[in-house]
Amino acid sequence: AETIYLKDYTPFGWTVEEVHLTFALHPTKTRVKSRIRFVPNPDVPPQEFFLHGENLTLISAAIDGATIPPKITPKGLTADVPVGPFVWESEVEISPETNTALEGLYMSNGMYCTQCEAEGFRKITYYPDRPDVMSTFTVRVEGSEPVLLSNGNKGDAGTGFAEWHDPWPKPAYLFALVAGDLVNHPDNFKTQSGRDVELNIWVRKGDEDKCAFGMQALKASMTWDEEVYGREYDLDIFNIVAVDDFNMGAMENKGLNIFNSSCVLASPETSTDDNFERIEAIIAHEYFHNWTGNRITCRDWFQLCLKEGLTVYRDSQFTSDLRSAPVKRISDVIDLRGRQFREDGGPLAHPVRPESFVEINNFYTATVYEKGAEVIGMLKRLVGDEDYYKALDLYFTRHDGDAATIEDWLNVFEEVTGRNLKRFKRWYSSAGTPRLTVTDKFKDGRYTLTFKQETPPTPGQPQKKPRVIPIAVGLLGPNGDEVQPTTLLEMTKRQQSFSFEGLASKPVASILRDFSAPVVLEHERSNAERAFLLAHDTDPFNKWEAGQALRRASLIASVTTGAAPDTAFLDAVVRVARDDSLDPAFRALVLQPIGQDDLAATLHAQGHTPDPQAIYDASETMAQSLAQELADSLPRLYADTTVDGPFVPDATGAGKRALNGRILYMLTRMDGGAQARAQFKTADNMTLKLAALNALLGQDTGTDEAENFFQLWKGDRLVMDKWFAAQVALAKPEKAADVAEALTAHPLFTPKNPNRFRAVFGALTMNHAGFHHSSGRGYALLADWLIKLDALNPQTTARMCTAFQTFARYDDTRRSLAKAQLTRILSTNDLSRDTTEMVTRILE
Ligand code: B3K
Ligand code: ZN
Repeated sequence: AETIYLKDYTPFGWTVEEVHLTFALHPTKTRVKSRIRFVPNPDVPPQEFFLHGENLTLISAAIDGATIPPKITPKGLTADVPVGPFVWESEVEISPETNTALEGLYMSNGMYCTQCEAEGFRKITYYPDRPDVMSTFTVRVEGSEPVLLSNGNKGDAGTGFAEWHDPWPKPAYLFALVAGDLVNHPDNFKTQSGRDVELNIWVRKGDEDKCAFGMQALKASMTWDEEVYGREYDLDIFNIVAVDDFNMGAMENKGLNIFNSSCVLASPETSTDDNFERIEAIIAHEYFHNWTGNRITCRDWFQLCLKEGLTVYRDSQFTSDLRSAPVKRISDVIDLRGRQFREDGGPLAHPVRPESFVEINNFYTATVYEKGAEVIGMLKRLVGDEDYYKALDLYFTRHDGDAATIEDWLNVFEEVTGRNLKRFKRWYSSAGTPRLTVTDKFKDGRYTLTFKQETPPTPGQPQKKPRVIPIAVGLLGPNGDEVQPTTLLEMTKRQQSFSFEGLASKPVASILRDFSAPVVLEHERSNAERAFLLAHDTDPFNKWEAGQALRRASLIASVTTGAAPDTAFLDAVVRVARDDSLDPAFRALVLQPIGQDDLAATLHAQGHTPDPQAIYDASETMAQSLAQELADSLPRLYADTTVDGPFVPDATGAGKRALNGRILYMLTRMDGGAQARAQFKTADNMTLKLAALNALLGQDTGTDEAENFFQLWKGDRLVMDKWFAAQVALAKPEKAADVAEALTAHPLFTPKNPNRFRAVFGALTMNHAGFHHSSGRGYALLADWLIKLDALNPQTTARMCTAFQTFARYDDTRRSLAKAQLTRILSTNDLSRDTTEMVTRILE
């Protein structure tokens, strides 16, 4: 397959002035007519006229009204066109019902819907399907479905048809169409300048009662973007549609966001607090794209982080403002380490702005999204809040209506601040996670910190230049008082020292506060100092991080030397758990175990070969010791997590319930499950019910409860996904593959629904010791199903292949077992371009 390079970018030879589309819907014979006005772009040297098009049956084509015979190629068509402006017309036939790839126009449970980003529009009609070609769209949808939707504002409508007009020029990837027997949850919003906007969440009948929370989140997002970024909504209507079969979370199509139903439908009985928070964040994310992505889009797909990094950054600010900023930051860092550091440390490492790809869908990654957001967070720290918002204002005014680049983005910052960001730009071009080593010295009242940065080689980038690293530091005195409030050190060299003067005694440094840069901090220090920081640090992130460092050190010692859990850690954590003055959500995070995959990465980085079973055993021993250590307090702590009154999915209630989950898990180790069984019976919300089920499954019990749960919820797909996932995620390592395999034979299992496939196989790959079991059963089972899924849905298959990206970390036996499965996948006939690229990169 062909590799596409950033350096080869060339603009399209024409501008598209208007697009008219008419859809005559039919499950297997949908007709799509297009009328498109092309005007030569005087700034571009003449080029052959080429339109993308895949899986299309061409019925007719005409230029300026005269029928022409275009030349069809595997990827589209070419035609001889006039020198000046012209009108292109075509009619094609497509088959939504047989489109299992869920890209382009497809059917999900009897409804029509679309997914065009990144390159799905070319499966709908012939078009220059590239983000830098922007146009207004007028769409007529003909079908017998009661609800017919597309982008923009409403036009004429009548029996069997509806017309839509989107006045804002947009690239084709933002096109959307929905048709079905849907019901809406309506509302409205008045923008800051007084514009009335009609809001709707469209769902299948029966889901109406699960829309209120999403609607509230949408309105909160609209207000927040006005207040914080001065960005107002720009159409008369904003529609959200829930779809059951969807490859990812949601899609920001202009005025018609399409959501995986798991990312919009919510009710206390069926959704956990985590679901609520995620739904709120995704609704905000897609809404925020209206400015960062839609009004200003990307010149080409290499610039993906321009919209995604910025929009993730914006949605994280939103969640921090609505909920708890420290809790959001800690959760984001857990996620970053679990997914992005993992990617950065293996064969799939790539820069935030990649320089080449085979299949762009393979680059919607944690690096582009989450590290992309971290880079913006660093930029904001370096320039300060005031200049950040000035630069954003300039970005919005200067680039409104543009398909922009990272250079455009950095230029507004350079202009506003007068800074040279050439070095900072390395965060966009260089892959890999920097390791930051720190040593300190105290003499005559002067405290000096010396930092060294080094980034390990990544594919195609053997050598790394130093990066600009913002390091937020505070100093604590021996009695725990803060003697130096947070200051930002700006590291620009490979090695650099910073001093603080006039100190009475040697301080304890709190380094990389709020996780001010996405780096691995290597800081040799005593457990006493770590416990001191856990007790006294004023920075909530580093307070939590101190507990993590203690726990990590103890676990690594257990795995490598068989040491018992460290008493310094146990004592310190017990103190935090019992400290009622601390936010329950924070205490829950301190009690949360470190991911076993994360531990494997640490062991690997320290030169060990990680043994998944040993990591599992050490984690279990640690959890058991913690439960024993806290045993006397558990009943009291458990009782304190009770939330009175009806379920409210806010940060306060969620924090208490998060702590409930942790305490109940420990209690179940001590009481044989009595309390968990009681909670399972009486819980009136999914958070508490699932916490109880998980606690029981985690102790290899709870079969009756699992069956009861199934009987209660077998009619609800989203709850059933939780049921499938929990059993696999919590299975003992030696049983995980069997449990997953048995569930694939369950009547409710289907690989055609990405949520269901991910429920089983996502859970299997997240069961670290289960997936990496030395029998190789986990590897083989996943490979069997990836091969089956690839024929149906390449995008989801390729994404799931990332489970194998760490295979080279492990011992020879596991390595060769995994390699054999990867080779088997690669040798499958007609393997998709998506999966071929992923497996090839993993094996390199
Ligand atoms: N922009 C979409 C992601 C599209 C993924 C295409 N494979 C959702 C989002 O980031 O908001
Ligand atoms: Zn996005």
